[in-house]
Amino acid sequence: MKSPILHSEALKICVQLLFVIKCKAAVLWELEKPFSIEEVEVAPPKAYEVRIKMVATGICRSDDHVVRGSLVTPLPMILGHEAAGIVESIGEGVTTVKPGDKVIPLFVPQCGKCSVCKHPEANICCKNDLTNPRGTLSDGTSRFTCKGKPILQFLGTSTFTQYTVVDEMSVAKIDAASPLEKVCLIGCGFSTGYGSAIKVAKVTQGSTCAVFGLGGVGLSVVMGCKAAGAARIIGVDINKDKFAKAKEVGATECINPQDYEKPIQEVLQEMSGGGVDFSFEVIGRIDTMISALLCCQKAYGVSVIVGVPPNSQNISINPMLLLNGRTWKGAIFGGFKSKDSVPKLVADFMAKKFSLDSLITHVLPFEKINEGFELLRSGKSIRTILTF
Ligand code: PAD
Ligand code: ZN
Ligand code: ZN
Repeated sequence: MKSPILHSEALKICVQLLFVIKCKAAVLWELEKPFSIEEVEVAPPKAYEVRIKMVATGICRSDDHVVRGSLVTPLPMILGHEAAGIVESIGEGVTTVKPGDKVIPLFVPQCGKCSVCKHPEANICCKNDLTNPRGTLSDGTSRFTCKGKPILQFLGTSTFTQYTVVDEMSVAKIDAASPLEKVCLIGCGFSTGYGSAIKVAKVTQGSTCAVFGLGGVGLSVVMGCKAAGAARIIGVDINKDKFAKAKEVGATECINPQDYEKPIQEVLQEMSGGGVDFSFEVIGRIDTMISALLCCQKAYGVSVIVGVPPNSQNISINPMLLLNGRTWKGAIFGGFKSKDSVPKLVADFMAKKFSLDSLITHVLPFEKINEGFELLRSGKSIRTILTF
């Protein structure tokens, strides 16, 4: 016979699990339109799912790429993928987090079982919703509804909402003492940039690096290059207002392509005596991806694509550019295996191995999300943090 205490405990958990939460979320109903703050219903987590109370979320250019239609996903959707929060409830079978834990949602999952997860270097787990987005959790459905309609989820996360539900493989428990309004940036921008330098390019001591694009991700690349011991870090941006901050985090020189008659790759080749060791495209444009490739040394240079290119645009290049020995790579989330690496990156932040303060230029209440996007589009912000 079941003990009455155990039975009531089980009942309490069941009641908690069946509870639908009504809360505020920013819904993108149509492309090119502002976000609309709506009351949404957030279904309870199913087995192996986790419901999270959001505390802080950053605004990343990839969110804006969706609004602009250059990153194609189905709509209506709740965007946002760079955040931190607290576990509100868990579904059956969840073992790696519990209610009350501080967590970061992971826009690249880590199932731990697929061929990519088992590969020592790769990180784009087969369960991702990036390459062919369905806008759902791994079971093919979303946990949001609004006005009777299902609202889709972005990259298995959705953080522009007071509550979200994610798969257990898409959430990492972090240090209970971490400041969520800062470490939310470890959910995307910081880790993407920093990892692109230290893990993907494997920047070497004394090397020369060129970083195209000095937004939140580009500045994090600069920080990674500096941490790896690069001797010269050349920032490239068409917005001069970004230069002071780039120098503050480690750029040794900054240049604006609009100040030169000749192509920027030639300027960089001259500045570096034949080509830089490592180059990074952190904008998301085809022309700058080619410039970044061309500016690196032709026999041993490494060029990394970080920016997300506009949908269905192709690059055509002369294969000789690679036959000579250059390496051309790309990576998502800085090549980090998400569930393993995020807690370690937070621990490194807590140990003061890097600072996130330079990346945070604005903090706004969540309801002012459209203002936050305007700051990004006008080039006035690096990262805006929305707080709940
Ligand atoms: P951002 O808009 O804050 O920064 C982009 C910077 O590029 C700005 O400072 C612009 O002034 C500058 N810029 C624009 N056009 C040019 C140009 N023609 N030449 C030189 N500079 C230019 O964006 P972000 O830092 O949030 O993101 C940068 C890119 O990285 C963007 O495409 C985003 O979608 C992508 C991204 N990728 C990943 C990933 O996992 N690979 C993750 C997060 C973001
Ligand atoms: Zn992002
Ligand atoms: Zn996997």
